[in-house]
Formats: sequence, structure tokens, C-alpha cells
Amino acid sequence: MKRSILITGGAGFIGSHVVRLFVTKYPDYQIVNLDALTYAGNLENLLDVKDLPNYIFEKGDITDEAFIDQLFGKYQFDGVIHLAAESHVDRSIMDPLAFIKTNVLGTAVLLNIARKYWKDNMENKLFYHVSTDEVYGSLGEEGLFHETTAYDPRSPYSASKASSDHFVMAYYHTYHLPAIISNCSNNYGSHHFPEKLIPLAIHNIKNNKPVPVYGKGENVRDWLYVNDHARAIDTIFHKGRIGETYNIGGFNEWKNIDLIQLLCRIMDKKLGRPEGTSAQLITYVKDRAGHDLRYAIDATKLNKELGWEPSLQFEEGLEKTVDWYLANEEWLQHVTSGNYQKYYQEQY
Ligand code: NAD
Ligand code: TDX
Repeated sequence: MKRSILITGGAGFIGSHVVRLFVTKYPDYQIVNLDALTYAGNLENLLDVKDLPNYIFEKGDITDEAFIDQLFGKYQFDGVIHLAAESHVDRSIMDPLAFIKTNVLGTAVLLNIARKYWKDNMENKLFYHVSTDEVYGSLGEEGLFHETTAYDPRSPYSASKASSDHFVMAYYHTYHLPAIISNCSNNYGSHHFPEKLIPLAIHNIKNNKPVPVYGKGENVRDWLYVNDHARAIDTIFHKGRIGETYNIGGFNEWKNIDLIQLLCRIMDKKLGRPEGTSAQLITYVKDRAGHDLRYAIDATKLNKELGWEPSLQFEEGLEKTVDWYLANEEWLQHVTSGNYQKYYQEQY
């Protein structure tokens, strides 16, 4: 079937993997990547697919109503996969309003325009919102986030994502806009911006700089390889039930400090340094304000209903990730020049 699909935020970390998967796996689909190219958006992430005939890039802002309206008119989308967002928790603590604008208002603009174009025929249409497990708040030592867990966001970032999820469901219930949400755990892999823990640590270890670990390093995150997230999005987009939420995760919990120790061992091996060299760079720093203790996702529904499961073990994924960063020095140099330095000075 021929389709016309809008992917927002396709120049970012996860979005670029989703775009790559869709344009290569579905040559009959027209894929329009809409991205504002903020500090996190980078067209270098898509150099390998940019010339494919079914791929189109449009630069623009999801909060710009007239632009989004014009885009729907031009391409007559039947599907939206919405990933564009401000995505970094620490930045949301510095500047919450930017998160409210893009994540809440931007999502509402997309929903509203989709409704305008689809209202007379909702058949075979889908608005798919890519969201996060952070909307569920923070777990103690025990338990998992289920699709039925009550929302309890605690950071400006997670509050903005929770709010956007609520708008998606409000459009589904009120206007019958065909919508699905997925809430995924922490992703890692290639093309990850080095403000997030894993790429930041790889970058700093490589350059013999301190590796900042917040608080005591005891916070727990549940890590999933980004390509597995993209595969899950593909599965849900094609097979998911309208009006449903799907949790995505790898059943792969790590305390930050244990993860960093593992990464240090991998980096020693890859850089040919004596074991224990990189670990000497670990530096405990001031904790993140309102730092959620633990995230852990129950992805059983996605596995049982749609048959998805992660493809990689964590250590293997981490090694592949390190290999990618070591082989793509130029990519790292480009994204860490300019404004990155200013952010880094303010943050650390
Ligand atoms: P990212 O920050 O790497 O990419 C975001 C992209 O959105 C960038 O290309 C940026 O230019 C674009 N963008 C930002 N504001 C925009 C605007 N106003 N208009 C148009 N484009 C804009 O983020 P990511 O880590 O790839 O996350 C993608 C999505 O997945 C987000 O919605 C995020 O909340 C969600 N998510 C991320 C993770 C994770 O671990 N990174 C986990 C679960 C869910
Ligand atoms: O320098 C650091 N030191 C450190 O100890 C950084 C950047 C982070 N941390 C800690 C904070 C978290 O406990 O590591 C953990 C992971 O931090 P991030 O990489 O910033 O991710 P997190 O805050 O967990 O949020 C991520 O996962 C859910 C993504 O950024 C979100 O977009 C996604 O929704």
C-alpha cells in the first residue's frame, strides 16, 4: 500500500533511526521528515538515506500552525509519527518554558491540524505519539511501570510529555482521532547527542575528561538499544490497536554507577588502555534536582499482543555504540563545537 507519512523530529537521535528504518523498509511509502533543526537536530544523522526517492526533508517548527497546515495540504498525510520534542531533563530544569512550548503546544498543533484534514474520513489514518516512561514518575526498589500505572511526572520535561500524552488521548476520545501512544525507557545507540549519560561518558573518557555521575550513582535506568525502539515503533505503527498505549523496554535495569563502570571497561579495551584507567575519571557531582530514583518498564503487552522483543543484549549494544562513536570522530566534533561548550560550562 502506498502511504504518505509525516515523521517529526526525524533529524534527532531516535527519529533518525525511525526515518532510516521506514525509508529503507517501505520503498512505497513517502516519508516526510519535519524537523526544526534545533541544537539536537542534525542532518548528518541521515546522510546515508537522504537521496532515496521516497525521502523528503522539510525544515520547520511544529508550533507553527500555518506551516503545519500547509504541509498537510501539500502531502496529504495518512500517518503521523511524532517524535519532535525538547528531550533533555537537565535542560528542562534550566528552561522549562521551551519544553512546554514545543512538547505541549507543538503536539496540540499537530493534533489539531491532523483533525482538520482527517475529520471527514478517519479510516486508515493514525496519529502515533512517541513518549517516555518518565511520565509515570519514579519507582522505589520494587515494581515496574505498566500501561495502567497512574501518571506522576516530576520534572518539567516529564510534565510536558505527560501533558502531550493527555492531549493525544483527549483528541482520541473527543474527536475520535485515531491515535496510539508508546512510552519507552531510556534509549542508547549511535547518533545520541552527548548531553545524555552514555554518549557524554564515551566522549569524556575518550578525551580524558571527568565523567560526571550525579549524586551517589545509585539511580536506576532501564536501557534499550535505539534500533530496537525503532523496530517497536514500526510494529506498533502497523499492528497496534487504536486508542491503546504500549510500553516499550528491554527488561534491562542498570544502576548508573554500574553502567559507567561497564562502559569504562569497554573503553579501556577499545582504546588499548590498561584496565582501570578510564574508571579513574569517574567524578561524583551534585545531584540532579528532583532526580527520579528508578525507572523500569513492563513491556509484556507489546510482546504478547504484537510479538515484539529486543534483539540485543546490553553489553553487545554498548560495544556497538562505543565502536560507532570511535569511528565517527567528525560527527562528535561537529556536535560538540559552538553552543555545546556553553551548555557544558553551565551544567557541570
Ligand atoms: P532528540 O532531542 O535527539 O531529537 C529531537 C528532535 O526534535 C531534534 O531533531 C530537534 O531538532 C527536533 N525538534 C525539537 N523541537 C522542535 C520543534 N519545535 N519543531 C520541530 N522539530 C523540533 O530527542 P530523542 O532522544 O531522539 O527523542 C525523540 C522522542 O522520543 C522525544 O519525543 C522523546 O520525548 C522521546 N523519547 C526519548 C527517549 C530517549 O531515551 N532519548 C526515550 C523515550 C522517549
Ligand atoms: O552527566 C550525567 N551524569 C549522570 O549521572 C548525566 C547527563 C546523567 N546522569 C544520570 C541521570 C539519570 O539518572 O544518568 C541517568 C540518565 O540520564 P540522561 O541520559 O540524562 O537520561 P534521563 O534523564 O534518564 O532521560 C532519558 O530517558 C528518557 C532521555 O533523555 C529522555 O528523553 C527519555 O524520555
